[in-house]
Amino acid sequence: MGMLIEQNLLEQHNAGLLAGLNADYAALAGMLSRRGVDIETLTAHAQVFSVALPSWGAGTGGTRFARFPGKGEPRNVFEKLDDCAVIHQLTRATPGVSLHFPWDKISDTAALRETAHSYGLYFDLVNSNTFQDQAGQEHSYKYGSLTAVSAAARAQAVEHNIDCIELGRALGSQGLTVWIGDGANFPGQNNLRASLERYLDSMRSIYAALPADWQVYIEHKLFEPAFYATTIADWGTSFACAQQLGPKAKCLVDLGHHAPNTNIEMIVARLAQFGKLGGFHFNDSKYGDDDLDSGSINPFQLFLVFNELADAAAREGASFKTANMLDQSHNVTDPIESLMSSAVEVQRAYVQAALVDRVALRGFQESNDALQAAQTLKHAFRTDVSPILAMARWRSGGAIDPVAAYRHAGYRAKVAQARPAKAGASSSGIV
Ligand code: PSV
Ligand code: MN
Repeated sequence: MGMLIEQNLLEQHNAGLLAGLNADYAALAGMLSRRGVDIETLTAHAQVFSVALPSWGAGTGGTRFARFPGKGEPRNVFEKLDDCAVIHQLTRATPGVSLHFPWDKISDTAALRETAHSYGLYFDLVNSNTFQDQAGQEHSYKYGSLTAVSAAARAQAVEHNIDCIELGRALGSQGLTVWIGDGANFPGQNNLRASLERYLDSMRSIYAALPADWQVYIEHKLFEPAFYATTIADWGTSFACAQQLGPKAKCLVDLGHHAPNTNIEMIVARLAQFGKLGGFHFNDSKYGDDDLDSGSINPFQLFLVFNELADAAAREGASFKTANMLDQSHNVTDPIESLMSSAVEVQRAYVQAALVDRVALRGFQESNDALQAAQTLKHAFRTDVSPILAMARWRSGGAIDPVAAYRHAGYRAKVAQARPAKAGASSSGIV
């Protein structure tokens, strides 16, 4: 086992904050009870929330221009797991880790699985990568992967995805996310219809290799690296492909993969309605696929997404589930701090959505009272549920204030000693 934060440091941190938390919690409990809401139900709800961590998010990200590595970055997948374990230790909300191959490829999957289990972590969806060429690879993806005109490049990309399924299976994962950068930079470069036909053809081979209890998640993205026409650019294309492929194919919504001002919560509602909402990559953005920390720019949008998820769960019951992950790039912060804060922001939206008075909302909708309907949502969104989140963490053995506890423990300085920078380390950074 690696370097979890010492229990006594965590307890010291919590001890200093507990009286204040109890007072804030009691005040909020009183306020909520006047609204007919039982705080304990919400706290229990917060305790069952989880969002998976992207292994690649543990390293400092970069932009097209530069990457400024931080001290003590993880240099391999085991060190990424160590960092993920600390994030889960403090937040108690991130037991899943989503790996990305070949960035995280290792030969000893049993050792990796054992390390994860020793930390109480499991492997969530695995991600394939055919948006880059890898050393020694026979066919280039410069002109596409699953959609390439070259049958050999397509076959190689399909093979890689099938390898990912096998690796994922050995690690106990149950799903594969496929995002491709394929598309065109010039009008006329690709035959738009033929590219999608080739995509479907490739995906059928990947779909056929899915184990019985697996799903494949199609991730759309408007643009980048293809700046004129991306093959899987939008939820319409992803939905159509998922329909064509069959019941094990679902759509994955990365919040940053839409044009500015797109109504993402409506996409969520549509996909849920037609049984094709598979999961999320949570992050935030201002302009494009900025991969900023979840909830840092537009927390109301995040809340509205969770409001749709709560609506879907209320309609469909326990069978309604989505695979939720963070997918962010941390350029100017310590990645562990960003991932912890982001997990808490996503959890906040989840709890706020549970606070929406759905009976009142339906009443306002049915009487066409637009103002009160909007106020009903705002009322939940404006409620500061921080004491609920902190109490949920504390009761689950985590930190009342994860970032403060992390800093108090001096984790980054300690791992910086143990992890001198290594050339060619797989610290990631491409998102
Ligand atoms: C693409 O921008 C993306 O969102 C996909 O999920 C990739 O797998 C990920 O970023 C990491 O590069
Ligand atoms: Mn993504």
